[in-house]
Amino acid sequence: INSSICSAGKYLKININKFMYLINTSDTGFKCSLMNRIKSMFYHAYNSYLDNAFPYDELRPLTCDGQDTWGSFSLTLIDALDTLLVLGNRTEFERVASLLQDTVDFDIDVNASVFETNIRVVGGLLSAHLLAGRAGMELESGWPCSGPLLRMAEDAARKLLPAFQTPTGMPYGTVNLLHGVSPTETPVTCTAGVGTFILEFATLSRLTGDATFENVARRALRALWKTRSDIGLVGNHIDIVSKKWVAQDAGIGAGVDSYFEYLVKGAIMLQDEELLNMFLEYDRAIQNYTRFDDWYLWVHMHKGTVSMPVFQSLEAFWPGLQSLLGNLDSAVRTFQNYYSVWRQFGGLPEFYSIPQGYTVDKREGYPLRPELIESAMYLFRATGDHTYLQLGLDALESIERIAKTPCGYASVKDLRDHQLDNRMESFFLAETIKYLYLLFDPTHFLHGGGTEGDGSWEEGGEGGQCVLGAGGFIFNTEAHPLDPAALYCCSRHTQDRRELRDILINLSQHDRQSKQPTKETEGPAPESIALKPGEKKTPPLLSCPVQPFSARLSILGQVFSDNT
Ligand code: DMJ
Repeated sequence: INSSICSAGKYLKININKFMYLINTSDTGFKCSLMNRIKSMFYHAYNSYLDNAFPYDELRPLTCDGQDTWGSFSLTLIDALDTLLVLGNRTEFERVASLLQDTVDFDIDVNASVFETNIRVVGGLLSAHLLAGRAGMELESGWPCSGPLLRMAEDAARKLLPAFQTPTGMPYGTVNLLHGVSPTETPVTCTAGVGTFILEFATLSRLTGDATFENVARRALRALWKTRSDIGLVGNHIDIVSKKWVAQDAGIGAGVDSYFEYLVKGAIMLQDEELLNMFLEYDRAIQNYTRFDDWYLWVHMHKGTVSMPVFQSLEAFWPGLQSLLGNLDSAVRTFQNYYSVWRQFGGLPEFYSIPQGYTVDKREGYPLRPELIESAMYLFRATGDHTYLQLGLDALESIERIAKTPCGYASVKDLRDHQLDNRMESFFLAETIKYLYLLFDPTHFLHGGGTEGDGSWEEGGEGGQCVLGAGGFIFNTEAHPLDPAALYCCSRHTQDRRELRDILINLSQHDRQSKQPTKETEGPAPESIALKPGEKKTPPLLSCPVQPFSARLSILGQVFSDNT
C-alpha cells in the first residue's frame, strides 16, 4: 500500500494532474508528503494512546492519560485496528489483533451503550476479522466463516442481545454486560439506537450461521417502521415498550442519522428491497417536509412544521449517503451548504443556526467528527471534482493547527476561540483519519471492485474460488468496512453444512430402518414414482444439483474421513 501511494509510477501518472490542479504544484512528492502527513497525524495520536492511555478506552490529550468512556474494553485500540491496515501497517495490525485477543474481556460488570458497543466494538472486530486475510495473517481453516476476531465480535454482540428482549423487539439503550438489562433501565431509546444494527448483526449471522443476530435487528427495524407518523416521519426518541414517541422532532441528524444510513447500506449489502423501500418512503417525507434550500431542518413528526431551523454537524453524512443512491445533484448542493459552514469556522460546530448564520449556544464545539470528510470521500469518488480534495486539505490543516497537542488531538470545545476539551473520541482514529486518507487515495482497495486475489478465500471442492472484496466494501457508521462477498460465501458454506447434516440424519435413519425389517421392505414391490393427480413433489434432500457427491465429501472433509 505504501509503495502504491508514494512510488508506483503508473498510479502517480493518473493522479498527479488532479493534484497539480488542486495544489498548483508540479512536485509529485507533494501527494506523497500529504499521505505521509495523514499517517503522521494517525501515529501521533495512536502512539500517544498506547503510551499514555491503553488499556483505557480513550486518550485524554490535555492531561496525557486515559479514561474509560463507553465501556472498559480499550475502545480506541479496537476502533483503530482496521485503520492500521488501511494505512498499510500489517505488522502492527497483526500485533494488535493478538493483543486484543489476550487482553479484552467482555465479561465485565459495566453498563454499556448498546448502540456504541455495536458500531465501534462489534463493527471494529468484524472488519478486522474480514481484513485479516489481506493483512497476511495466519488464518484458521474455515476463515472467513470462523476466526478469533469473529468469535470476539460474536461474544460482544451476545452481550447486547438481552437488550432486544422487549415486547416490541426494539432494544433498550443500555445493557449491563454481565447482568443484562437493569430493571430500572429507562425504556426511552433514540431512533438510531433502535435502527443501527442490521449491518453488523446480519454480517455476524451470515458469517457464523446463527440467524439470531439478523433476526433481532430486523424485528427492531420492522417495529420502528410501524411507528412512523401519518406524514411518514419518525421522531427522535421512542419508548420501546409503549411505542410512544417521547421526542417528536424529525430530522436527519443526532439521534436519527445512522438509522437512515443503515436502511440504505443494509439494502445494498444484503440486496434487500424491503430496507430500500423503507428508506425511499422516508426520503419522500424528508424531502417534502424538512428540506429547505438544500438544508435539512427539524420538523414536528406529525405536523411537519419547523421546530428547529438548525444544521447539526452529524447531518453532514447525508450527501455521502445520497451519492450512494445516485442523487448527485442534491448531494452536491447540500455539501456546498455544509462546506460553507466549515469555511466560516475552520470546522463544523455541533449546531449551526441557519437563519442567524452562526453557532448555537453551548453547541460551538467540534469533537473532530468525520461526517463532512466522509461525504467528501464519496462525492470525490462519484464526481472527481477537486472541491472535495480541497475540503480534505482544509480539514487536515485545521485539525493540525487547532486541535494538536503534545499528546494527541483534542476535541475543540469552542470553534470561536479554539478552546480545547480533554477528550479524543475513538472515532477520530476509526473514521476521521481513515476517510481523510481514503479521500486522497482513490485507488485504495477499499474503494471497491478489486478482484486481485489478495485475501481471497478458497472455498474448496469444485465450487471454485470465493474472492473477497469482489463486490466492494460497505462502511458501517463507524467507518469499519464490511465485505458483502464474505457474507455470501459463508451463507453458502452454512448451506453446505446444513445439507451435510441432513444427509447424515437421513443416512442414519435409513441405516436404522434397514436393520429393522418392516412391512414395506418385506412386502410388495415399491410404488411407481410418478405423481398422483393433485400430489405435490417434495423437494429432494439435496437441492444443489451441480456438484457430484465426491466433491461434497471434499468440501466437508472435516466431517467425513475418506479411508478408501
Ligand atoms: C460516530 O460514532 C458514528 O459515525 C456515529 O454514527 C455518529 N457519531 C460518531 C461520529 O461523529
